[in-house]
Amino acid sequence: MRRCVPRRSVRTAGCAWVQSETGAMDFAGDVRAGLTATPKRLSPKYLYDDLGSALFDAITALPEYYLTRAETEILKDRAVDIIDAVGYPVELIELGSGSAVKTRYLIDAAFTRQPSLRFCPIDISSAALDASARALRSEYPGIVVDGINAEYLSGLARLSRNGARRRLALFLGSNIGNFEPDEARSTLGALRSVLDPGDGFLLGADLKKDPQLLEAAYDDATGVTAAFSRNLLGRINRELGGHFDLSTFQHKARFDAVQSRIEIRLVSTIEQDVAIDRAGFVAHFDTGEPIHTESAYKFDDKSISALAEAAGFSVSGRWTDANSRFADYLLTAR
Ligand code: AVI
Repeated sequence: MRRCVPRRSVRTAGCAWVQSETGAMDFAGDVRAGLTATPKRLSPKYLYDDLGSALFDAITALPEYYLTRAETEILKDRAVDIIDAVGYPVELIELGSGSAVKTRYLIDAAFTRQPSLRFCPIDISSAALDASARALRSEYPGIVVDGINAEYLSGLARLSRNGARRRLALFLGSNIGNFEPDEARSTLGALRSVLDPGDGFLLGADLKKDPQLLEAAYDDATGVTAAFSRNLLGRINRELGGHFDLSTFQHKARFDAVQSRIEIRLVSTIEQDVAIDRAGFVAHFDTGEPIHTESAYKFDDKSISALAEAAGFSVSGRWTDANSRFADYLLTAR
């Protein structure tokens, strides 16, 4: 059995020596809780450090990963229809906007209907928010960017209203698919509570389809998605003094038709003990033991409608790409 432990003994008691910064403590605590649980799991939110975000950008350009291209096609062709369906003047709110590349189609469409626009992106990355606010202000003289650097729920609580006739909230890219169903419901509920009746919510959702296409999208031939998954262990090594040998973990993506989700796991190919110094524990892996790192739920009209209705929205529009792989649903606050 391989032991990836440092020569010095590993402290396993308490959390006293974990870095004082809250983020690092959360990460250490979550890693310890997830890797000592049965079955083992790690939260997908930790996939996105700088390297993980760069790898995800590379995923969006892969031939197998059709999601980003399909949604771009929809927004490019139908953004004006979407703005007209919501009504204007409108202000845009976006959850997890990143560089707001796809959002620009909606911004362009809004400017065909009104001379000025308020855009309120909510993003956990202050660097991404700053960079996109700077770029948008220089591209669109009539835009006011009020970015909120926060997680979605606390960001929504900080939103202020600014006299626009309509609000349109955006949650694109099938990011909703990475939420467990209860988290998806609570996030939509929180969003509904900051909207008025008649306001819109544009929800990007990847649709159920042939499992082979789905599995290829999450396990590409070049191995970029595998590198994206394994980077989670690399991040534990870098930030928490972990001793993972990334080559002993295999990336697996499998579609579970009952739960309608892609399940992503890192599977230990050997029996091993891995010390994680700054989280103060040693994780034991049996040969073939998986860590669940991510789920990506896949939707249809029925599941989107149920989710929307439970949160106080009605489905009022639906646009798909030419291959009907992806849909943007317009939900209207009741
Ligand atoms: C960010 N999110 C919508 C991606 C997805 O398709 O679930 C994350 C991803 N994970 C592996 N590939 C893409």
